[in-house]
Amino acid sequence: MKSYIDIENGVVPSVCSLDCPDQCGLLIHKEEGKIVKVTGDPDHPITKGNICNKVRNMGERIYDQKRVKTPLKRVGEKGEGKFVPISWDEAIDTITTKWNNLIEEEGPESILPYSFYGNMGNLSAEGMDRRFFSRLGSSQLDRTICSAAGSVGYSYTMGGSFGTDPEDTTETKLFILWGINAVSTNMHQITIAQKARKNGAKMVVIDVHKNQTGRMADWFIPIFPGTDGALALGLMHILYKENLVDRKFLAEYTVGSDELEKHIEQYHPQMVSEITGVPVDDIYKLARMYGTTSPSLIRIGNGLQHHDNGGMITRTIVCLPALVGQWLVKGGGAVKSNSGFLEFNKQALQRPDLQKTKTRTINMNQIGKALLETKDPIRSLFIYSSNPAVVAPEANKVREGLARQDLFTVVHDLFLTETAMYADIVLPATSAFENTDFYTCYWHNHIHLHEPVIGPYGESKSNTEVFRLLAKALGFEEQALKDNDEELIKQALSDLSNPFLPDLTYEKLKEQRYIKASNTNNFLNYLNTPSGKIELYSKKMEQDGYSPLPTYTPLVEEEDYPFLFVPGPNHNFLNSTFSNNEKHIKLEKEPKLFMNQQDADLRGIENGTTVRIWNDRGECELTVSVGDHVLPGVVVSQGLWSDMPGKKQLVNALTPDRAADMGGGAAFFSGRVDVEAIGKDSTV
Ligand SMILES: Nc1nc2c(c(=O)[nH]1)N[C@H]1C(S)=C(S)[C@@H](COP(=O)(O)OP(=O)(O)OC[C@H]3O[C@@H](n4cnc5c(=O)[nH]c(N)nc54)[C@H](O)[C@@H]3O)O[C@H]1N2
Ligand SMILES: Nc1nc2c(c(=O)[nH]1)N[C@H]1C(S)=C(S)[C@@H](COP(=O)(O)OP(=O)(O)OC[C@H]3O[C@@H](n4cnc5c(=O)[nH]c(N)nc54)[C@H](O)[C@@H]3O)O[C@H]1N2
Ligand code: SF4
Ligand SMILES: [Mo]
Repeated sequence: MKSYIDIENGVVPSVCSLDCPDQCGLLIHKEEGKIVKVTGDPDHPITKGNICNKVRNMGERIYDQKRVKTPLKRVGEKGEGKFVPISWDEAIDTITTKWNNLIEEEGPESILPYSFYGNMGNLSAEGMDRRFFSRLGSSQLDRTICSAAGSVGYSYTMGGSFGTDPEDTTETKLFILWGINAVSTNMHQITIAQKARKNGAKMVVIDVHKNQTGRMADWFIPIFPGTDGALALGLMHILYKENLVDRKFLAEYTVGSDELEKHIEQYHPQMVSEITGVPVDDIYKLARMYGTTSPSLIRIGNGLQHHDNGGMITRTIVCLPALVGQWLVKGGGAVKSNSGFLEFNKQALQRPDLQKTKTRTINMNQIGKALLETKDPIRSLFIYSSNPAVVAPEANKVREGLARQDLFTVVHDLFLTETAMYADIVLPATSAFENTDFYTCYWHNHIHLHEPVIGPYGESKSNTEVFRLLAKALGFEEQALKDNDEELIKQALSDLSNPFLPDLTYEKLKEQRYIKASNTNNFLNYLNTPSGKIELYSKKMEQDGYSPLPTYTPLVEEEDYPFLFVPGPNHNFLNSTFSNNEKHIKLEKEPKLFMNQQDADLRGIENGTTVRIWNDRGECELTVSVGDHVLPGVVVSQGLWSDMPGKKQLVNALTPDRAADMGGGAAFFSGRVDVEAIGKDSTV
């Protein structure tokens, strides 16, 4: 069969590679060998031909003149952006010569990989790179920046990343979107909910910001940041008190219900109201609604997981469906991440056995701090599929670290990102459309094979190819570092012990393109908690130093700045991806700071005022939007914006790099700031 690359004119299948729960099926329309249009694949079982505006415009990103076409070598100062093209041979030789010296003088742990999921393909994101850095014996990276805290918290209760099949939620009667801006970040869950609403379903949104999603809710519940655990405990209090719990389900499928019932006595709605800012009557109303509506789905978002207490909040909220027995109801339960259903053979793909000695592990949320550490310093960074100069917390520390003269930095990306500006060597990366890979969705339970639809842009190379080249140049002989992409996929799908993926083979996947995990509604029978049941009381948590029962823990008390600052993502960028595209910037207009009218009045700030936002970590300048979008004492921004001349819009200059309560997770949304007016911008 002709490869899709060779099809000059026609429509070929693809899948979205971005870090987004929807993982849409795509159709790539080609003319004269080039992509002219990207549309949704109507045959995809859940995304059904609808895709977001971002990816409809993906062709522009693929052929953007700003794409890096050849390897580059820095000739100016770090951060200045002066590079000259070099050959791949020179690039690989420069990197490996430097690394060989470092290994000899300071040991391989002086080298650190830094990556995230700029491309969700499993080979690209966590395949050959893992093999390579294990074999190299470099320091390891703990990839905690997204949902680490919540994943650990969720697992204490549920034993892993297993939840409701979103395809079953068409009949759901109550959607609670909790800390998720789903209109922007999970559009197909909204499509399903909108259909269900026509049949009488209700949509409740619990958020610190009345954004796109809050505005479309039947009921928007504003809450103070980081207090959701208390709200969940208040709901439990009422559910038990008013006997709205499913005692049969609790007895059969959970441990600790009796302990929990006693424990939640203390979370009286009055107290919960004081903590959360949610009126007592509303707490009762929500508890009764939740206790009497079926099926009900809680969609748990990342907003909760970017707080100091994000692990405990998630652990607590996900106890709720068990209290009302919703896990046995089709379309009932909760979804945070369903990645457990598509767990493949990670050992076979990543080959951790190639690592001969144990090395240190660095939490990616503390990359700035790590780069400024003078004892056993990091001397070389290899950054791929991520843009830490913009996305990592304590951005000023990150940039100070990246600017170190004695740090040898390689960046592999499609663009000269803010991070790449600090590189010694830049390597051009292929886009996902140019690669072979396989994708496992963390929302809708489908696995997709991807075959390249166009050839590599310029001289760009895929992640797997770059690591094969580096391994060869370093003289690593292991076959595992030579395997091609097809072999990597076959290995990842070999000896699967996952009960939800029976009989999956590469051949089947190639034939069918996407395959759904089966029997997922039966996951209560496979719970991987120590007791094999849903753990309302967790001995494991106690052993790990947490309260064994769901408990409200407040945010870390920071310096005495008046506002909690919640800088989330926006609609038209994907983290910092697309923030360098004119069309997307135009749609977003400018970075704003949402502020309550009361707070604005006190400070003489009006709509459109440019403000300075600052704390001990740094400052930035945004334009204020005044209203009732947020509660007093809270300010919210949206979007991880690119550097622009004369603008200070790096929100992560303000965010803390301390680890959340679980999993070393990020605490982007738990920092405090002050705000003052510096001028009026008439464009708003
Ligand atoms: N368009 C678009 N889509 C994306 C992304 C993007 O950048 N743009 N990023 C992708 C990635 S990597 C991820 S992880 C997801 C993230 O997408 P989501 O899961 O939606 O997470 P966030 O947008 O970070 O935050 C969600 C909501 O939580 C609210 N929030 C913050 N703190 C609290 C709190 O304490 N309590 C409550 N109840 N709400 C709170 C915020 O106001 C926000 O509305 O989206 C993915 N999809
Ligand atoms: N203030 C604040 N900060 C945040 C967040 C927030 O809500 N608020 N969200 C956090 C979250 S949830 C996440 S997940 C992180 C995301 O942070 P990142 O993972 O850094 O995501 P992006 O900014 O999208 O950068 C991905 C980069 O990978 C590149 N890329 C794409 N495909 C490939 C490929 O195949 N190979 C190579 N080598 N490169 C490729 C892209 O061009 C892009 O530059 O940001 C975090 N930072
Ligand atoms: S970013 Fe999300 S919604 Fe947009 S096409 Fe990709 S998977 Fe679909
Ligand atoms: Mo994320």
